[in-house]
Amino acid sequence: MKTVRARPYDYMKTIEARPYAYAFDPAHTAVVMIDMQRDFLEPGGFGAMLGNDVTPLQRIVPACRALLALARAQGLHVIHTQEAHDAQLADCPPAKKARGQLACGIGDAGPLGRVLVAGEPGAGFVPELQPQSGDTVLRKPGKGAFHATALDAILHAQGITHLLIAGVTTEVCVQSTMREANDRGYECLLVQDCAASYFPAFHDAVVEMVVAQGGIVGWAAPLAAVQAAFDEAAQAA
Ligand code: TIU
Repeated sequence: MKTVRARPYDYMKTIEARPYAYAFDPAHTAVVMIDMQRDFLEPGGFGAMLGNDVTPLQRIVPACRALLALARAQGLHVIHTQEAHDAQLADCPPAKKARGQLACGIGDAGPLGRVLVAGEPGAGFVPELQPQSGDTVLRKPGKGAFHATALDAILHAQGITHLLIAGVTTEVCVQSTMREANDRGYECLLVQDCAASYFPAFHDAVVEMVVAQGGIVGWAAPLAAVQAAFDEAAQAA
């Protein structure tokens, strides 16, 4: 009997990644850009209020822009997550608001408007990484993008099985999301130079822990390797 090979395997591409090659079908792959918001990247935002230097996060903006451009050019799904709460903080656990004992914390009026509140300037995306028509924007109240959101349902509805994950911060929202996704059966690759932490050592540690133990959480590769997967395809075509 003739066996017909069904999609997604007809259109696989391969990224040179750690701990080994990452195979994916662009039609079933999304770029998930985590929380590239003014509140995390700009002075006066939530990240700065926590005592952090925001410059390591600002440095990845050009690479994230290139990743989004590649995704849109190749027809990948693009999802932007946004850590933000409703105006009443009804979706903000008191424990989260209390954390850090900040004089100006979540929901309070700061230089970028009310901190981490949807619709306020600080909760918005940095100008270089604004969502475009056709992208999905997902507001999330937690660090992981699956917690208390429709992300799993959205991915299922779109037939997405593979996630190229980027954004900030590597060891908080990016890693939480990648672990949540991995447990749900998504094949995840961390685009390592499109993610950043206020603590560069934490960023490096996450990259190592993701790929350790045979890729216990998934894969990691630089943007150039993601781009090369499409270049090779162009050459082969
Ligand atoms: N503080 C910190 O490193 N991160 C966050 O609070 N949120 C995200 O990572 N988006």
